[in-house]
Amino acid sequence: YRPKLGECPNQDIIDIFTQLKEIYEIRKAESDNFRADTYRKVIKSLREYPKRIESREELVQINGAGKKTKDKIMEIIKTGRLRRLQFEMTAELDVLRLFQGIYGVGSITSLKWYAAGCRTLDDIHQRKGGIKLSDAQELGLKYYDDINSRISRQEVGEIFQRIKDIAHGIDKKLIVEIMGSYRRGKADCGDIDILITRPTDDKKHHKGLAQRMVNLCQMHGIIVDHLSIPSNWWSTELVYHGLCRRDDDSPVRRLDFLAVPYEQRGAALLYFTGDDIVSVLLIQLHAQFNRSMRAKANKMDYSLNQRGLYDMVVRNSSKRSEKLSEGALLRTSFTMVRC
Ligand code: DCP
Ligand code: MG
Ligand code: MN
Repeated sequence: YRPKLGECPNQDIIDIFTQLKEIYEIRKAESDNFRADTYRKVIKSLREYPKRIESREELVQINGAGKKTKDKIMEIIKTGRLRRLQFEMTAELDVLRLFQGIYGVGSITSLKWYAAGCRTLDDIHQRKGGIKLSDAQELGLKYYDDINSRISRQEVGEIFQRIKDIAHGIDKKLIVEIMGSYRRGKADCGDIDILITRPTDDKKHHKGLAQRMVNLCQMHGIIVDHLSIPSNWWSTELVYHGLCRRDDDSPVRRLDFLAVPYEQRGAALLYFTGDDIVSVLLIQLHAQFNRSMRAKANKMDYSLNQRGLYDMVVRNSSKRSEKLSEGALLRTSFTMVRC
């Protein structure tokens, strides 16, 4: 198991236990079932555990984990999944996932709606149990199928081109770049992520221009509604979430604008393009690290390669990179460092 950047070493276990916790939260509301509390405790402890769990013995360090919980953790470690979750208890989770497909609905809201007696999107439409929806959630419900379908690169490219043309109609020097999964080269995208900035060498800036972009996109029928509007439009740094479409016959898509000051465009690009690019950079950093470690070893008259650290290496005095003898392998212990 390889956790993603920013995740902890046992994230796969945490994800599965979070699903179990949600199931038991539902059952807790229906009967006296306190297993959700146990899972909450175990999840917290797993989050704080600094390394990948390897053996059952270490599990004494996980707070709240009894015999059955330990069995589950070891099953996930060994097989990557939990059979019990996959085959026995998916009905309740399916409902939660269905609700969480509504934009703006997370695990807390979905649990609340379940507790209110809702089981289908129709129940949500009818506000069964007196539930309430925010404006954004209402839009999420209205465009449920559109928002939950993937977008082809072709369509993302076309929408982006239209938005870019509108931006350059406002100011030729606006820099509008497509980010997210599209920039990473994915075959299809969940939404359209656009970065906006502008150089300031002519003493001008892009304050207020993102709002003009949004207004013009709306006039042209590209943007059809807003999901969340920045608290301050008159800033070089803002986030906008909206709904857009290529043309009147096309599905409605999620659109994200991120405007940043020109000096921040590099960091913003990294952030907004996502994990995969960051891992590429880390791999490069790793290679650079390897090279400097080897150089350092050479200077100290050691030799370091993927097989070990060697002492008493005899080198050609006129050409130091040439080794006359391999030297002796030193006993060393290495600790893997997770970035
Ligand atoms: N991002 C992040 N953390 C978040 C949300 C987003 O680091 N909680 C960053 C990384 C993402 C980028 O912003 O790559 C865009 O976010 P999206 O949610 O649009 O994700 P992607 O574009 O990567 O995938 P998708 O095709 O599902 O839109
Ligand atoms: Mg995206
Ligand atoms: Mn996005």
